[in-house]
Amino acid sequence: MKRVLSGIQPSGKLTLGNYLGALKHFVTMQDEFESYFMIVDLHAITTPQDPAALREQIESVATLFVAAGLNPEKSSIFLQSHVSAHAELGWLMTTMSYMGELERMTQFKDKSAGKESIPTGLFVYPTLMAADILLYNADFVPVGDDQKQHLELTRDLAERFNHRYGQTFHTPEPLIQKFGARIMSLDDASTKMSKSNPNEGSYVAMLDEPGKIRKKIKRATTDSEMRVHYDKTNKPEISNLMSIYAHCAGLTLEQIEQEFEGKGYGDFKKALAERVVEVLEPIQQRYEKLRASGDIYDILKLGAQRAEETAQQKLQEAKEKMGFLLPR
Ligand code: AQP
Repeated sequence: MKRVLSGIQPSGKLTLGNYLGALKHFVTMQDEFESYFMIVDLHAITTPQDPAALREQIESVATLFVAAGLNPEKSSIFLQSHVSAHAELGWLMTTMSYMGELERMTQFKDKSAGKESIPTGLFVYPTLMAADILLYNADFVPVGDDQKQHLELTRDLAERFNHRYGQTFHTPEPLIQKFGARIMSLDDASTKMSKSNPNEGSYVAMLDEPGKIRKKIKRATTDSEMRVHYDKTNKPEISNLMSIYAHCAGLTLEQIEQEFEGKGYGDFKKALAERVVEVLEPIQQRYEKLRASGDIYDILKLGAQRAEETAQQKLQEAKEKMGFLLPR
């Protein structure tokens, strides 16, 4: 059975972008692949986090994984920090990388732009991500197109390692949704919807209550043409909202254009808000129940045990090839 692996950072409240671009696909994939889905808490600290907030976010994201449909009997659901092989192989991968290739990463450029002091963790983030993937011999890594460059680096590092030390790592393929993989901000269609955006109005959080979702969508930026028509270049804002509609309702863009022909943005936004609520409300209900039960701790324990088994084996193999003396 082919193996799939992916993760989400607990660096804020999960957004509709995280759901439509990642989590929703994880859920369908678990039926087809041997699945590892993790909460990448070690990645979250590449930007400063308040400890109490981080703890809450980790538990919340883990609970949302299950509430959204990940099944602990089908998928290994775990915290990255519970499997120490990630940090260890992360260091080994850092030593395999070059400054130049890390400096070229768009996400690093975006996240460090305008900062006076740039955290080193932000810079070496892709080498830890490479370790995350390579530890499991993952065949596929479902990510949004914003992560594609990191995947390419992972492949380069794996090939470099294999070339230097002999065949050890499997080179993974990215799985990127062809259309609409990237959900953009509600207030600015030139930046992606992001959970760490300080402007709450820029995203719909998966746990936003219906009233809040309606308000945020009502306030979303649009153009002055008042025609529901998909044109990413000239009408990026409405195109983004249409893309969200298409994903939530399971409709094509043409069907949406037909549905709203002759109608204005007000009607469209109202309908869109209902579609989003329809998708998120059942997840929120499951979330409340699971959170109250405390069962997530057992789920994470089981996931970490399964992940640990696979990850340790690969780590030991890599260390041995590099010349480390393994304990006897
Ligand atoms: N706007 C988005 N549209 C589609 N997919 C998205 N993803 C994130 N934002 C969108 C996908 O979600 C997964 C998890 O991402 P992550 O948490 O590891 O980091 P990220 O890509 O940096 O996500 P955020 O929400 O923007 O987090 P912050 O603000 O902390 O940086 C990935 O598969 C990503 O593609």
